Amino acid sequence: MYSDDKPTAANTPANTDTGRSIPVYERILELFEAEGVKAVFGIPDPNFVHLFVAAEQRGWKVVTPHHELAAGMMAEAYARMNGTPALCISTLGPGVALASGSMMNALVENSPVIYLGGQRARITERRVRRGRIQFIQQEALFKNSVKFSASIEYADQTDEIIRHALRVCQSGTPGPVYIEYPSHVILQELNVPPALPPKAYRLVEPGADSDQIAEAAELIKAADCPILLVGHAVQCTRAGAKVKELAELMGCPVLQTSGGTAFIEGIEERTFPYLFAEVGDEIVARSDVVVAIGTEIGEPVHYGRGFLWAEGNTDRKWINIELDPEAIGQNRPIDVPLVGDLRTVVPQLYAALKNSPRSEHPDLQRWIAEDKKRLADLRNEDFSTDSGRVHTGKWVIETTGAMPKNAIHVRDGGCTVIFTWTYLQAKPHDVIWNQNFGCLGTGLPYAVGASIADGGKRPVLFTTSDSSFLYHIGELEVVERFNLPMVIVVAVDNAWGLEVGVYKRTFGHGKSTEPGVHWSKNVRFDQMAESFGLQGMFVENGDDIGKAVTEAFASGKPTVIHVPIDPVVNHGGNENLNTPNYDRFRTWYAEGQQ
Ligand SMILES: Cc1ncc(C[n+]2csc(CCOP(=O)(O)OP(=O)(O)O)c2C)c(N)n1
Ligand SMILES: [Mg+2]
Repeated sequence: MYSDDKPTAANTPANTDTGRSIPVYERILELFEAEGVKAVFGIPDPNFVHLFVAAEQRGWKVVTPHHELAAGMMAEAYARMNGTPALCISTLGPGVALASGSMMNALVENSPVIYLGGQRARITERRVRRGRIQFIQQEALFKNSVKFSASIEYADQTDEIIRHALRVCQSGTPGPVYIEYPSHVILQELNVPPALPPKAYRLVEPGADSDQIAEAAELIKAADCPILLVGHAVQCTRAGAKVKELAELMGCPVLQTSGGTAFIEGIEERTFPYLFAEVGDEIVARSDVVVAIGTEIGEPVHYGRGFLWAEGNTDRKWINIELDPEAIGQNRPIDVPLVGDLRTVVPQLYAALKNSPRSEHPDLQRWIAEDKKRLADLRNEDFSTDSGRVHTGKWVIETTGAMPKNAIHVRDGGCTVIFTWTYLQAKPHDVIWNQNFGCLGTGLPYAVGASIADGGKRPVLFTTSDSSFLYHIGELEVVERFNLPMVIVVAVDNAWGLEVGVYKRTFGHGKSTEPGVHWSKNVRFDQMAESFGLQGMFVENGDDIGKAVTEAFASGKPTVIHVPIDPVVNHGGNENLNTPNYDRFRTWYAEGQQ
């Protein structure tokens, strides 16, 4: 006979009697709590009602949206704002099917979301039958969308599987995990000790090799113009304060990747967007050492090789702070790889440089002044339109100009997002949008998930295009249910504007009927908001938008502001000239040229 483990219910580990008994669903919650997770997103069913009751009793935020896809997106935003993994559950069959789009999202956005998918008891799955209700063999369908997939076949696997999920989703490049949770295990009891701390079962925030830290420090000391290139992971690991200390010690400017557009508190002034501010061009050209932190060095920064990087000091040295060893050198050669968690590596580098602080770069104040002037000049542009409707640039300036300083900024849309890269007037410390996957409809679920993670304390400004907003409009009910401090400003051109522009650019202006991309002129987002119990506002005059945003925040009521914008301007104008920096945006799609 073989001596395989016996799959009995209450014996983890087999020979320990801890004197306590805990059901599988509650053990799952305990294991997540050890990682600082205290929210669950999803629509419950018989597999999950016990888990939901226990979660509520344990003080979790239990958030039920109106679509499983939205649940996954909310969980993703929760992970970004909490600096931890997140938990998304979904009912067997259709629920998991609808959530699956968000798995791909999380995979491309590098977000550690753990999906718990309900399933029929395994006996049902293994029978040779057809016509089973709410059933599909799930795991194989999702395997390629996640970093790890598994099934809790036996109750006593709960710890090993959940811990491996927590291990994998946070190792290397973070990403999603799928765990099947069949109904035959959920009520079984486990005899297990309290959850272990993360350090006991996974590598927590590993540091980099000390020789390589010393080598990086020498490069920085010898540099003329070192810079920090800061990506999205700095925000997601909540490590801004550490990067701030390093930037100040190095006296250097900070460039944001397009995925990492949150400003670190305290160094907002010296931070410039790559590609969308002229001083950024000069800084790239002048840089002779780049410290890349928490960025994939992806297409939007031209892999650190093409476009702006091809100017000036092209033999600049690269130091890469990166958790995933496999990422090193993939997109461009790296001089000093610092493989480790940026939460540990940035302080290591700081310590190595502490006794040789650099004086501020002689051009830093000029760059700051020039960028301030760029933003002021934008405010003074001529925003008149033929239709009299609001210019998209004006919409961005007014809306973001009224953003409270501590607001979380969520973005969604096509053309309006492109306008935002250039016209943004605020320096938000948290920005949530879907940069890598480019998925429309993420905005409202992201705004909800981010606000839930924040405990509803900070104001949330959600700027969105109209088609994007409509994807998950039902989630306004969640905003109302939790009374989230959110102001939503919708730019309404009654069209999938960016695709209208594509027709025009492809066929010429007026040369195509532009099928499929224009929609009803009768939709009123402010009235929809009112029907959800929220405050609705309708603002036609560009000069009134800022005041409306301020009033909406002051009212304490979640608000949707409907702003009709000029479709011609939004789509790119008659000569395709209006979309700011459109040619620069198109350089992202290099199709093998980089
Ligand atoms: C889920 C998804 N579907 C389709 C697209 C392609 N797409 C990019 S922008 C865009 C139009 C967006 O329209 P809207 O949200 O109204 O923004 P506008 O361009 O009008 O400001 C489309 C269809 C996408 N990125 N994601
Ligand atoms: Mg639109």
